[in-house]
Amino acid sequence: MKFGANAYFRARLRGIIAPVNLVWHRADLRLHDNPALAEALRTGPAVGLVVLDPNILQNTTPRRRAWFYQNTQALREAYAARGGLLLVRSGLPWEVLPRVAAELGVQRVFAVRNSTPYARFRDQKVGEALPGRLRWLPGQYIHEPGTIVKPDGGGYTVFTPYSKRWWAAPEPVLLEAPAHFPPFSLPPDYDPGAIPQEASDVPLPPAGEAAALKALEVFLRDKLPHYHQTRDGLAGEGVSRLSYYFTLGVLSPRLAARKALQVGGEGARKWVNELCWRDFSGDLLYHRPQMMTQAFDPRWEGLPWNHDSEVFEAWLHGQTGIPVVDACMRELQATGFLSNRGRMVVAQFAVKLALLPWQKCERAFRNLLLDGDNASNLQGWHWAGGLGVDAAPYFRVFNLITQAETHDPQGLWLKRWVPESGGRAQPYKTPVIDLDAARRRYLAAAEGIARG
Ligand code: FAD
Ligand code: IRF
Repeated sequence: MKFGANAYFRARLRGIIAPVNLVWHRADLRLHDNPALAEALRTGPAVGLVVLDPNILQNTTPRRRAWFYQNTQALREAYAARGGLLLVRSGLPWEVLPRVAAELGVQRVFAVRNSTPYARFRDQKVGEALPGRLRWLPGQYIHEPGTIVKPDGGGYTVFTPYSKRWWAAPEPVLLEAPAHFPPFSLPPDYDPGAIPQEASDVPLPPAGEAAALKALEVFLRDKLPHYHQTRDGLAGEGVSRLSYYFTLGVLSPRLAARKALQVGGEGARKWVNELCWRDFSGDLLYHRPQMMTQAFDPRWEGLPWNHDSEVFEAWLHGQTGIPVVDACMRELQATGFLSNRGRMVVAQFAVKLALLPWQKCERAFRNLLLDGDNASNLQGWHWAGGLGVDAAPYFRVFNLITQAETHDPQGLWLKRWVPESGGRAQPYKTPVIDLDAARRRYLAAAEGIARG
């Protein structure tokens, strides 16, 4: 329906135009299996909204901004292909949302719940600005943070018991993408808002849910059956590489798990258990927001941290002299992705051997990852660095030579990223730190802390 400006407002006041619902997309840049969208459409016409939030975008890197913009653009195209509309606005959400709601006469705003500390702060402020009009729905995780609880009602800190409860929980009900958006009316010449373009310093994967769903199908067909045997390689060849879609909710983890379990087998079970790790990460941060800045077990803050920025820079840019560490960091710098094995190796090197302040490393590392996510990255750094989550014992320190030999037996991955190494795991130059001395120093300090 087309109206002139005055006719539009009169028609809205008289109830001739059905009030439109707003779907506020954040880390759920998809139409399929989106509970906020489905709920909005159940009660009326709906338009989507992405708020470009300076608090998030100014604190990240060009590659990650570019990835967010490209997926926002893909979501806009997915809306348009079904006769829908995605609005884009820049600004603080607690200012933007009330403004858009007033302009459109919005009754209700629907959003998929997020639970990082910033999300909780932001969403409370938006709720206060739109009293009684915000509806929260699940969908970022398979089982929402805070819902898998111990018999006493508290959160888990160890993965295995968490995962037992998680596997026993009822499966979520999946939702289809809408085939068509019902007609809606906007004020005449209402500006949908531009999506910025930014150059990425790494090649980006294809954006959008159609590409993500296709990548899921290819993975399920080609790699899932062997996943339990191939997942641990340093080259990251046996894995799905779907993490950068999950981080922005371009792909529903609930749908991915369901489809994998339909294929079945040991690979599927192992893979879905990794999605359980993702849920566990979200749950940990939900219960313990302090872990953003403080080790889960704060005693580990007492390690003798090395504030020397030369070692930090060598680590960050893959110039430590230790082939496996340098290959990991160079691959990450050049591609925005790194295998789980590689992440464990470089995080453990940074925390336990180089004793680099873990917060600084965690942040720098997250900003290089296309899939960088507060909850999963914090959990990974805590786990690899032995900072007090789960049962990972502090005295486990990787041998960086055998890690490479075991998880890249031909040395092809090593040679690709560190040609100077010739594919050999031994240092190709004098390392920035003496590995044996570093291990002894760490173990001595850690024993002191563990004994209390
Ligand atoms: P697959 O092996 O195909 O696994 C499927 C999915 O399960 C992944 O896409 C991911 O969503 C989830 N998953 C797998 N392993 C883990 C795990 N250990 N913890 C939580 N979720 C997991 N993952 C992120 O998504 N963002 C991060 O910022 C991040 N930082 C990490 C930092 C460190 C130090 C470590 C050790 C791990 C980190 N991980 C992070 C977890 C894991 O390494 C990646 O999710 C995985 O390597 C992504 O590759 P994939 O999609 O091919 O995974
Ligand atoms: N969510 C928003 O609502 N607005 C933004 O501008 C966002 N930019 C992002 C950029 C990057 C690199 C990532 C994620 C976002 N997100 C944005 C999604 C956030 O994860 C989500 O808003 C979360 O609730 C923030 I990766 O804590």
